[in-house]
Amino acid sequence: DVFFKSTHSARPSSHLRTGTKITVVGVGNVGMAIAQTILTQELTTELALVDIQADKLRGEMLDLQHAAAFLPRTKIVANTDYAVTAGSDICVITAGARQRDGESRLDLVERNLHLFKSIVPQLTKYSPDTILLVVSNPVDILTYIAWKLSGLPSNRVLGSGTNLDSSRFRSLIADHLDVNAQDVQAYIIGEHGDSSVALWSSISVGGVPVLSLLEKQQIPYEKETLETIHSAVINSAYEVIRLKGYTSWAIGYSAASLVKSIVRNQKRIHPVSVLAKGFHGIEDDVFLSLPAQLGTGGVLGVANIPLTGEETQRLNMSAKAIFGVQKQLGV
Ligand code: 6V0
Repeated sequence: DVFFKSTHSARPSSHLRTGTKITVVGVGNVGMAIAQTILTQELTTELALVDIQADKLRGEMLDLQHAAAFLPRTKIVANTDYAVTAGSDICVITAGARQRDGESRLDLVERNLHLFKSIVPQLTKYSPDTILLVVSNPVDILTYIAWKLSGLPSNRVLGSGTNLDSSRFRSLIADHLDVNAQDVQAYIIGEHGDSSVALWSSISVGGVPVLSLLEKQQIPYEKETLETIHSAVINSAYEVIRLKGYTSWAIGYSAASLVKSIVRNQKRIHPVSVLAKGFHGIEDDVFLSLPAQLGTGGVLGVANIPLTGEETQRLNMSAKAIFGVQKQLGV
């Protein structure tokens, strides 16, 4: 009343929560990059942070709260107790052991399975209808683990997958062809990692299939050139880790773009890790990236993208490798 005189009668307090609540588990480099991108892009009214390191967690919360004057009005809360996450629309999981220099993503799985057992049941206890977005690596296997531990329907569990790989891929193709990356439609699907599959057959620039564009312009291309671009995508994360110790900004923007499509019900198509059983001949319960439509219900559908025989074969090899690891884990 002192600062603000209402021109209409005060609204009755409602038990219904309005707005959006997003939880980020793990306030390391990746979690904080995602948190800050979510804040600056005004994607939520409440942001909850959880970590096991109480001091670091409180420090990060205070640091963000001190930026309140520069940020959209967002309630920022943090606690080591998962009660703080109650009623979250989306829970983003970034907690995990960090990928070490030269360590493959699959090597990380045992270390992170253990963590997920202490995280996922807590999240679904306080937010039984949430959508889980897994970022921790190896993301495809951990998304499967999150799905199993959560009991949620598969459309409410997804992994950041190759969304970031695909954006790196698009920008490298754009550089190679001297066009704008926004005009390049290109997907990397499958495992987020060394066995990802670059879909050369369906790349288009401004609606023109890229391979026929190259042929029309009489630009010679070799399979090796294409594979060099794909290798550059795979190696780009390793290079950043070698140079600065971890990756953060690009995955921050990538994960925030997924959150945005979900909370704003944008129905955009992103290559993300989804339950791949039944697609392209995959018969096992594995999560792999496929172009999926995202909205408030989570994964709304999977694009029926045509694959060549070789692409299908590579995808199935990834699926088999991942399923093999899952069997060894006994989950
Ligand atoms: P980091 O900076 O070590 O942060 C990890 C955080 O998790 C730390 O603050 C830990 O305290 C916290 N943590 C550990 N155990 C728990 C637990 N049981 N409960 C809650 N919090 C916990 O790592 P960084 O942020 O660099 O990476 C996090 C994860 O993201 C790793 O698994 C990476 O491999 C993965 N990334 C995935 C990417 C992708 O494209 N999917 C990209 C980059 C990193």
